[in-house]
Amino acid sequence: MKKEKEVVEKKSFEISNEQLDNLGITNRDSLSSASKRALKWPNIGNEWFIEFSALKPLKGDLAYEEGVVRRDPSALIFENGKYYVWYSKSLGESQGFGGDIENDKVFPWDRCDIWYATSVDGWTWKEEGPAIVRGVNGEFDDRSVFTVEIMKYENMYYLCYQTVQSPYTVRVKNQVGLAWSDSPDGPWTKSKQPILSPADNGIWKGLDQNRFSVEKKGDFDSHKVHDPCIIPYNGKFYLYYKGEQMGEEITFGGRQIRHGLAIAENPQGPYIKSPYNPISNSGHEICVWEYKDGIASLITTDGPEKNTIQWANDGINFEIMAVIKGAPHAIGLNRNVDNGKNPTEVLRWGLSHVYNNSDYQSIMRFSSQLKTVHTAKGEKAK
Ligand code: AAL
Repeated sequence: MKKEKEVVEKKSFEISNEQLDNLGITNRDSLSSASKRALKWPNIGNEWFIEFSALKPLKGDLAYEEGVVRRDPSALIFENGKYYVWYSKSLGESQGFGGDIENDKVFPWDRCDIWYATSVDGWTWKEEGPAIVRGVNGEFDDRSVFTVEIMKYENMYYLCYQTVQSPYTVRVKNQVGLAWSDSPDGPWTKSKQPILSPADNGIWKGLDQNRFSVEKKGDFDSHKVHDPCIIPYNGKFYLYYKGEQMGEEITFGGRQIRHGLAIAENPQGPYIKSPYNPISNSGHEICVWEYKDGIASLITTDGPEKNTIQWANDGINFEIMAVIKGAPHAIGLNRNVDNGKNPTEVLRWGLSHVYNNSDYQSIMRFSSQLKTVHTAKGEKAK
């Protein structure tokens, strides 16, 4: 029986001499599990392989400021001779969930409004003021508005963002809101209703505020719909988001964090969740861009496929194009580049955030480079 299995396994590997040499395999008849996996790797070259440099501080109003949280920058758009960025802003430290949640600030992204800033060179920023503020008591966005993305489409500007209604308990389900304007400086009109909500097919166990205790977990996004980002694509509007599931567990790759997609015919919706969800079983903050008739996605932080760059020729079925060393969190892409130049041009520089400590985060600048050769000091690449 064991022999038969070995014969079948060997036959399923058609190994060329070139493959054998490239992978440095000692003996084609004694393949380790690692070699068998390597033989299945796609032959996609290294044009998606990049390395990120250390984050650099910004100047002007977006430089680190004591007592202020600025985090989760949007993509950058270039309008009126300057870059624009939107971000979550709150004041003061967080108390967490142990105390009086009606009055405390539970997370750094709790009790936020969305502010924006502009810059001519992308280094020195002027904070312009609030763009979207929390709703009045009783509205779905009365507690916090945060983690925003920008989309420009036919001379209209759209901000999509996370919202939470008070009280901000550990079991609270958040929503995604949308606002639009004919100018990046506003004023913004907010949608009356959320454009995206968590799936409602999970069941909590008991009444205690415990997010790990469930009768049924439900869909990948039964608890949270986070990090929304809308891209005009194929004549429609593709809203990518991060889902968190009720009863989240730790897997062999870390937290159970997945990405989903909802599609609309019009920028204001309705956004219908894709039947193919989840479209990634790893990742954290959404970082997506259009490349060659498809959508590329940087997958960071969580899950077995973290630290990969993926691409889907239909925006849905993503394949790994590169496995990288690591990546900044919460990337705000610089969308003002020629995407056709190379697949990762959009990642050459942009904004991200850094945890100065668990209470305070500030916005920083990232950069990345293509890497095609590894040389020692003084050594010439061929
Ligand atoms: C981030 C994002 C979302 C979460 C919080 C703020 O990493 O995934 O924005 O809500 O943390």
